Amino acid sequence: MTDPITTRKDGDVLIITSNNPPVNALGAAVRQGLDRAVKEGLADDSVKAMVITCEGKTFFAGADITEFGKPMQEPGLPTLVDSIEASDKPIVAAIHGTALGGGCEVALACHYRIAVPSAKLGLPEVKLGILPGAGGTQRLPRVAGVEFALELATKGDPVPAAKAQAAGLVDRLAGEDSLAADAIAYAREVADARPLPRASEKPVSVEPGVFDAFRKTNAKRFRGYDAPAEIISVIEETASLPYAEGVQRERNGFMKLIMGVQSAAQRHIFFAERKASKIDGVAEDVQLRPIKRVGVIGAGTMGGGISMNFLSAGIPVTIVEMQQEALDRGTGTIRKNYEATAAKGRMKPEQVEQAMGLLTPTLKMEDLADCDLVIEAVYEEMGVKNDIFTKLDGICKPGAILASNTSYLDINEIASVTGRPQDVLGLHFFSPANVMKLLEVVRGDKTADDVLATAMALAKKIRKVAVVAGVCYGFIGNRMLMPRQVEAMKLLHEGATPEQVDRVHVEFGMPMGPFQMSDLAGVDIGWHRDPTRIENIRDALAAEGRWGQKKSAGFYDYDENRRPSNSPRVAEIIEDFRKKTGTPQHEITDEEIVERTLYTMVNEGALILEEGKAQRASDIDVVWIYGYGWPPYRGGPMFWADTVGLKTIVAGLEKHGFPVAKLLRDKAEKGERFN
Ligand code: T1G
Repeated sequence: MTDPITTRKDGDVLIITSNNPPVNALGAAVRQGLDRAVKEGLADDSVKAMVITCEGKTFFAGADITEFGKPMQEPGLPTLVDSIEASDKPIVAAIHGTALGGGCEVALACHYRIAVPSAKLGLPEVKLGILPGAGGTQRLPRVAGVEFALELATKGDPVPAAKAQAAGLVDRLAGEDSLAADAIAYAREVADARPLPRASEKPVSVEPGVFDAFRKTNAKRFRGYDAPAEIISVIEETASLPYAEGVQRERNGFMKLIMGVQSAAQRHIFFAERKASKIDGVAEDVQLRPIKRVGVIGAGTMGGGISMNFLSAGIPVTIVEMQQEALDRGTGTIRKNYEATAAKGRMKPEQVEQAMGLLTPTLKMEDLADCDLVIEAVYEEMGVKNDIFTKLDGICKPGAILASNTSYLDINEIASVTGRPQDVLGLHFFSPANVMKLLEVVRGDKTADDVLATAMALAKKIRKVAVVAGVCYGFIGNRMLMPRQVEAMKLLHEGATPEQVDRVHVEFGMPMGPFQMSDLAGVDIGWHRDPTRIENIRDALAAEGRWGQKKSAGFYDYDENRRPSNSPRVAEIIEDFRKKTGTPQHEITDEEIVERTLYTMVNEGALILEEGKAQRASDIDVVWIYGYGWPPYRGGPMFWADTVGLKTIVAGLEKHGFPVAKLLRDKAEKGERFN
């Protein structure tokens, strides 16, 4: 393997360059090379200053996560950054792309930092369930202040170079296209400046109460996570300590977190998300179809949200409705959503106009003739969809991709009404479609490889996390949601309350429980709409207009601010049903709720894998993390099942009389894991 670190001299400046694609991760060879290069610069009397820079798309993007769990090769990153800072010749970090994690810590150990305006700097370790383990918790508060350090390290989101400069993390901005020259000039400028600015030698100023205030402000956001709490404690406990002691506390915190289940879960999701974009059996270099214009049929909640994904990515959209009033309402909602984003400062007004300028509303489906991709987002009824796809087959140009946003229905049947089944697939967005990251890409039996690959690449372009799903009722996510909802309703019949079931799920880490979710989505979704036909608790609620939050009443009552409260009326309805059906009642424990609503999801996931409707168990985890808010620190349903133990899952399912999926039983018996 060629040495990723090279050096060259420009006069009295030594330029140390890393070339370790794809992201200059600080693997062993890079660390060893950097260590050697700095020593070379120190030993060469003609060198007055040094620059550390990277080739490729980014400055060091952190430690090499693939090395975690393996024996660490010297020098470790903490040792390396300390030796950089200890240099008695100035070292300048020349930053482009994303200086993340250990990359940001290498920059912090340098005496000066120069960055191009488009660069970003961050400490995303917390998203991996760990903390900055190479001095970041010590140097950043000293360089940029405690509050900036708390924000950056506990939330993990990078900041642009200008904001980093304002905080003191970056000293100077370079020209976007002149980083190398500007960094060398900067190094020459500071070559004789003394004392060398060493972050670890600066004092930390702490506002009284800043840590507890930060904890309080972010309590909901950090609920259930170990790493943010540990990061706050490390920074708080070491703010008044000398660096040498503080960095020891950081090391202890790092080791505690990296050995924990949460970090294993979050690292699992990091790689699972990236693995999901790969399609087994399809070459990575398959020729993609160009997508220059997208058509969306339906300007309702889904159609509007779907359109925004493409408009925001600069892709023109033709949106079709049947009635002018619906079309105007839909385009008006799109504009309103953008303006709300702009009002929060997350978008400039001119960007709103730019996005809206790419939108072409029309009442004529014929106007879709020049679209490269058409997405149908209309009423969830097979007849309606087949009618639309029959028309599209006659309107759309050859090679256009025809997609349905259906949540459940059979893509093969939809494809069969066209003369081009190879160009048909499902693109299942999750509501709100312009917000939720998950996209289930549903592969029909005849969907062509290049169509599938084009959809996966397009998903990345519109910043979605895409997962390939096979054709089955509910694909991956909703198919696993069903047993959960069925068991949740049965638990009500047998003695549980909606608030008990929801509490168990929220305590588990879900954003909401089954009944809270039903009230949000609409209790009337999928209801037969016959108020005289009352066959279950849901029918009874729907029949008296308890359709959820939108009606201020569902499984809960809601005040004018949609704040929920337990409903005596719902308790009556449940009690009536228990009596009418004569369902035997029993004391339902939280453990039983977990077994019957979460173990059954795992079982369904195993069936999905058995049937080949998901490529891999980690894809199922990605679906639930990004589509339903499964807590990342539990790694997704299948990873979580591994941590519970598949034998325990099987025993729990059998205890309640559920048929156990063969794959699950086989793995349990062999002591294997899903991931
Ligand atoms: N280590 C190993 N591989 C990595 C990696 C890393 N840090 N970052 C990315 N990759 C791989 C990734 O798996 C993918 O591989 C390829 O690079 C392209 O990534 C001591 C301990 C930098 C913003 O958390 O956020 O430092 O699938 O598809 O969309 O305190 O990668 O092609 O085989 O994501 O352009 C902290 C994680 C580590 C940064 C680029 N750093 N990476 O996004 O490309 S912990 C991070 C990212 C740490 C120290 C601690 C993103 C990116 P493959 P990609 P991208």
